[in-house]
Amino acid sequence: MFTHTLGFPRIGQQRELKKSLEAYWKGEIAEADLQATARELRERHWRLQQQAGIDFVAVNDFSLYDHVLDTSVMLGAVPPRFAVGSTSATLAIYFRMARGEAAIAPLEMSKWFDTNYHYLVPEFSRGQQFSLQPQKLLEELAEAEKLGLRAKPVLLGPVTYLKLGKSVEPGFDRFAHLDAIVAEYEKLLRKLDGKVQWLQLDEPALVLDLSETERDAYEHAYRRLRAAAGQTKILLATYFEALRDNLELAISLETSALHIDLVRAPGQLQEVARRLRPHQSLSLGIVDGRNIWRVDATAAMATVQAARQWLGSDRLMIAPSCSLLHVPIDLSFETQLDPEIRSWLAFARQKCQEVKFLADAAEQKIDTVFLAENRVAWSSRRSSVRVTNPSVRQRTEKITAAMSHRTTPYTERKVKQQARLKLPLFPTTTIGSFPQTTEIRKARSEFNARKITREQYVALMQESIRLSVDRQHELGLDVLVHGEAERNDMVEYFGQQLEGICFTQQGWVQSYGSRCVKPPVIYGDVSRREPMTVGWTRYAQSLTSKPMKGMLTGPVTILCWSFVRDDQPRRDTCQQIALAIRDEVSDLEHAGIGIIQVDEAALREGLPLRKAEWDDYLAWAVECFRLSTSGIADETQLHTHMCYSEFNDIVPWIAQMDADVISVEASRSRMELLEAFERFKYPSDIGPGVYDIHSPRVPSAAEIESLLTLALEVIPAERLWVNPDCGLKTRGWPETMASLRNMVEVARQMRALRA
Ligand code: THG
Ligand code: ZN
Repeated sequence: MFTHTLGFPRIGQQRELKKSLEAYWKGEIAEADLQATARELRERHWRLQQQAGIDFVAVNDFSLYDHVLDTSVMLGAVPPRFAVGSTSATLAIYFRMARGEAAIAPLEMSKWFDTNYHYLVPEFSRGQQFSLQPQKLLEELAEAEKLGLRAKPVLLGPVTYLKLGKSVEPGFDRFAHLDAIVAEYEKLLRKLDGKVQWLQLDEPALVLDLSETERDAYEHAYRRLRAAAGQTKILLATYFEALRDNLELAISLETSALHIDLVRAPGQLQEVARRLRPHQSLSLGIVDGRNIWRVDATAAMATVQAARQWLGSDRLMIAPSCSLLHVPIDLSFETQLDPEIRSWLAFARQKCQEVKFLADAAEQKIDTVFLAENRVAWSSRRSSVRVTNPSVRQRTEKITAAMSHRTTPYTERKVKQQARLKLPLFPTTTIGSFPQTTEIRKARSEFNARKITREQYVALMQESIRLSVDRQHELGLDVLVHGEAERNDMVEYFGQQLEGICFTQQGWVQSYGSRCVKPPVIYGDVSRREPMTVGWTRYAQSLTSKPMKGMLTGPVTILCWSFVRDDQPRRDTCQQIALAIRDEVSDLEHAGIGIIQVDEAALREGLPLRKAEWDDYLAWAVECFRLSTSGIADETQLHTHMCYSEFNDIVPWIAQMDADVISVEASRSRMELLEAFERFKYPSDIGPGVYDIHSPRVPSAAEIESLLTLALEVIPAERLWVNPDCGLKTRGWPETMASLRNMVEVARQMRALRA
């Protein structure tokens, strides 16, 4: 039995990689400096794992930006539009693919399975050539060996790689490239033969619903790879779900070992053990790589023991359930956490120690101190008054169906709302946030460091609100927002104020490239201590006679972007959050706010990986949104916002959310998504984003007008709103003003034409 990891966070405890990358992009440091930071981080992280007792560390899990992008580069799959200019500048091309350049659009980003990590989508076209570029992997392998480590290179497997990509030519099936891609993997495997004992091929697509083509692709690809591997043993890694109907396929690939996720899918162990071929080993993914809870050592020991009885200890490996990329690095830096709650947690480093403990325990080498501590922590978590809040329990028991229904239909509400709000045709608004300037960030960090008083902080935030309201007046927007200067992040902000949720000091997790988030930790029953946004919103409303939108994050999004408790179903936690948001909605309404927006940016990414489970999830997710929003009067207008454009399969559910207005991302797809809204007869108002806020480019009035003209082909004029794609917090003021000026101008012209 040996221990291993599937991957480790790369951003660094102090976010060294983020800082180095951003300095490099600004031209402040040289490529050599960036590479030195990267090397230091790799070495530090390997040592950390080794010292924690990991036998085989993952190599090539490190990435300067994204491991799917690395795979594209390794295969020489660089779309022609990026390979302009000096081709020797490899790093320049790499970052051009990740971030784009003036006239070159970057690769699309997409969610990595059901995580909050984004990968860069590989692009495939006819006649594309591939050519192996193994330098990164070989260099990192040499680095690890020089440090005397036992190294297990990690690669994204060819079938998952293809599945995660997209064809950029209509009618082209990207699986036509399977042979060409597998040929490059074969070259690499031949190079590694004799150099490494184990090679990990990640194939998380094996937990998804697969087509016949995809299943055939697996059989075909792995027959060839097995032959090319020589003496190297292939570990086939699956995670995030159970293999289910793909189990027989996964085993038939005849790799030397299979890794399964026993945290998400503990029930699959016995079946997998029973079906495994005699020459195959099993890697038990038993320590949660997606969440921050300490392992339940007693339960995990029993699982390992069962596996040992079925397979024998020579055929077992112990590991986290998936790459540790999704958790922060080291709990020992969290000095401000409540000590009791802290005792329930484990970050990447502690998880490695847990893996080691479990492997030792299976060989009767039980670390009794570790086990005793673990048991104390778990018994405290099970019985703690911090976890269970009787008043929250009583309240959820009393939830009635009526609480999630607005009694009057949208058409009647619309008349009452219009009488109150008196909005023009094509009302203009923004999604909520305005630029987070250096002054705003400075004020927040000084307040957190107690360098300025609460009064000073409030005054600075009010100044930002006043500035944003003035600018919105100047632009002539119809529905204003306060700008969210006081919020670091739309989820963390609420997490910091709700009971039952705590937040870390340094618990950073990579979201994409150099961008990180600090997910709140939901550890107990959730309730609201006091109003969270009312003061800021009321102040903003006092500065204008126009309607001011109250801005809230919805319960599903707070749930999806937090570390959630694993001791009750997610829907129960979501319901508790929904009640807290419901109270905030009500307080905003009583403060005279006539429009309330409850964002559900993450509703879609919460979808289960298997389609068979979608309806169950959507039913409770939509119900929770409605529970949080249905307490309002007909005259109060309910908005929601979603940050993506793939609506095809979920529009009927979105309609059931029963919002009066929804704003969605639409500019990048040239309003194509609206067809789905038309096809499913989406009933209420829609604001399809008229420009992409992810780039500083200022859209021309003509461009905006052409998008709105497209929108009018499917949305009746009296239901069309005019707004950007998403919030503006990552933008600067100059481009924000210029873009919004054009947007408002177009809305005015279109109104004039219809007057
Ligand atoms: N909040 C959370 N999760 C998210 C988003 C979010 N997931 C999806 C999407 N939005 C990811 N997008 C971003 C965009 C910007 C940043 C992070 C994720 C970002 N982070 C700061 C950074 O890394 O510099 C850190 C935040 C801070 O300064 O407090 O800019 O909006 N939860
Ligand atoms: Zn958005």
